[in-house]
Amino acid sequence: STPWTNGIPQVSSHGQRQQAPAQSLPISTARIRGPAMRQPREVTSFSYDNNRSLHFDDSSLSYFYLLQDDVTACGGIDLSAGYNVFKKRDDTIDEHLDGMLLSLVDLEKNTGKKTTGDIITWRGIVTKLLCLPYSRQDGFELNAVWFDRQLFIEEDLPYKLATRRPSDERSELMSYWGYKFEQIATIPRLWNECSRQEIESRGQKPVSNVAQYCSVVKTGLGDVRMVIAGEVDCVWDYKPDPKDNVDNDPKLFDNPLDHYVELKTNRVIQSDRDASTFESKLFKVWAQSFLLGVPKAIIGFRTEQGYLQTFEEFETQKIPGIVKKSKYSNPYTTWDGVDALAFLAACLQWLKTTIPRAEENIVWKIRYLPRSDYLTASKTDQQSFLHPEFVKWRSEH
Ligand code: 0WD
Ligand code: CA
Repeated sequence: STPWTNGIPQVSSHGQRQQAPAQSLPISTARIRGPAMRQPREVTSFSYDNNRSLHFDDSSLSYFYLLQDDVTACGGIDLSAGYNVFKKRDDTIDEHLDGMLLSLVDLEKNTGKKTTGDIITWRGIVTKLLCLPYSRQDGFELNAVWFDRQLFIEEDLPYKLATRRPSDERSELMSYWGYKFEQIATIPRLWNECSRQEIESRGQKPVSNVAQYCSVVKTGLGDVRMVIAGEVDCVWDYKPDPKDNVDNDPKLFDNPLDHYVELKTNRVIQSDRDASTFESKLFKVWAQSFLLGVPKAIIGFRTEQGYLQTFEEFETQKIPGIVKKSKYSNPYTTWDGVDALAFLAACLQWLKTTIPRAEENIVWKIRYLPRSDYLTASKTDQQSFLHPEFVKWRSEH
């Protein structure tokens, strides 16, 4: 097989029998500086409630509230508590880009302006592309379609489900620890608007990952402008109200993104191996947070048995330096933020130019096969995955 096709026979959507080479992009970690990232700006935000209904407001936003003493006093908080009553979102339901696209319809109805940007997608997808030069183990498939002169990209859920590792009880429990940490580290409103009882008993309620708060930001890299939506775990202090915020003067503007926090859990670090595993994870935290302009991550460190022992704040912008300077990582494979961004810039440019802009509503497949050196793009005869209400709104305006 040639490196161009990675062994996948490419069949054109017209049913021709030729072996058309897929368009492809080599994945590099070339030591080159790419274009600068634009500072992300929030354009809107939305919430899923505990029944997964969508609300175009901040109702599911949480507030960080955890004291180091609360964690140490009891000799560690048991993150497995309530595992048997976990309310877990059914992740086999394909939501495509629905939440984000419907929030854009709401925004555009309110402002009377179309949201500009070349690429519209979830932040998680851009994180995957940004980390790809250093994260080659797992394959993925994306679907991409031009509509109304914008390129929409989603992850292909059937591929994801078909290729995911069978999940064992231990990894289910470990992912529960992450949600449990989110629960015990946050409160639903500002602390002075919560009752003492509400704050103290928050860990007794069943944990759920159904409710989510998402921020939609405009950002860009090089010539490519993006609109990306991502989940934000909580705010550090408060979220400024856009109504009484000045956004035409940078000195007076209280940027909502500056208040956001990403929460993660990690095993307490006891060996060099733990440290090196943690640093690869930290790089992914950087990628994820950096893309949305989230300035802070708080990592809860837990024991092997899932007891939270301590937590630590990391400034997003300092993470690449921490990882790069580390004595634990192999200098040949070490994660580099500048190189990763140069690859992302090339990747976005490639997507924007390879998928023909004139062919609206044609779905393209972007493939990455495990451990391969290329991303490939090819045409499909799949139906567009954009929400009909979004398509209707944009077609009429
Ligand atoms: O193509 C699609 N249909 C995709 C949808 C691809 C990626 C994400 N999504 C959806 C998610 O369900 C969520 O509603 O987009 C929304 C926001 O996702 P994101 O912020 O872009 O996702 P990512 O950055 O990958 O993950 C952020 C958090 C995760 O927390 P950690 O701390 O592990 O990074 O979003 C959560 C998860 O808690 N999350 C999900 N929760 C439930 N079901 C899912 C999911 N499928 N994906 C991410
Ligand atoms: Ca998180």
